[in-house]
Amino acid sequence: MKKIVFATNNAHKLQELRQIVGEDFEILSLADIGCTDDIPETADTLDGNALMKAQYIKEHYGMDCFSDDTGLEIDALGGEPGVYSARYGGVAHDSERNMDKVLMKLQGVTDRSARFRTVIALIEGDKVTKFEGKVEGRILTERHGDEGFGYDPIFAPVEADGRSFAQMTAQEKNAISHRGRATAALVKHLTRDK
Ligand code: ITT
Repeated sequence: MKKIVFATNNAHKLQELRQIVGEDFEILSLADIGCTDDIPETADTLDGNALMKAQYIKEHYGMDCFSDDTGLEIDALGGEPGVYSARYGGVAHDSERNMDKVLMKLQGVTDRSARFRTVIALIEGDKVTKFEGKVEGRILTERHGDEGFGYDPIFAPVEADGRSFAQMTAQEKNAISHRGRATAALVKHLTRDK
């Protein structure tokens, strides 16, 4: 079975990816290849960060790999938090603070439209391919649900019935999500010769 590294330190993303990909190929984690590095992601676009993370693994470990950079883009906040989604509340990867800041900034704001956007950068040999996925939705006024991760409790996709991503099963989220869509394109590409 084809093996490929997913360059992420986010365990939730890794779990989602493995569920979406299924049995088509084996996803290796950074732990699986013995990488405990703090991979830099200092670009100011999702595309730039996705490529930076994948290139780091290719350069240091010599393996084919892909990475995902995801942002929540809120229209009333001019596209914030966007590329800064992981550390919007001031502390990296603190989802509670991130959600608190979004809810505070949107207090009394009626336009609550937003989207999640994922860019996946794949490096096979010396070839780079990018895949994108997005889902439109709105920011709720308070948290709902305990599933998922990150901003899921305050994001309700327009294609669903008003529930937040955190009120859906993993299968329901993956079927319409930014990462589900970008990953479907990645899988199609990786299984093209099958
Ligand atoms: P890696 O860079 O190691 O992959 P990360 O957590 O830093 O992990 P991103 O920069 O791509 O990942 O994501 C930024 C933040 O956006 C992330 O920390 C979450 O808070 C949020 N996020 C990403 N995907 C999400 C999803 O499917 N649902 C809800 N929030 C999500």
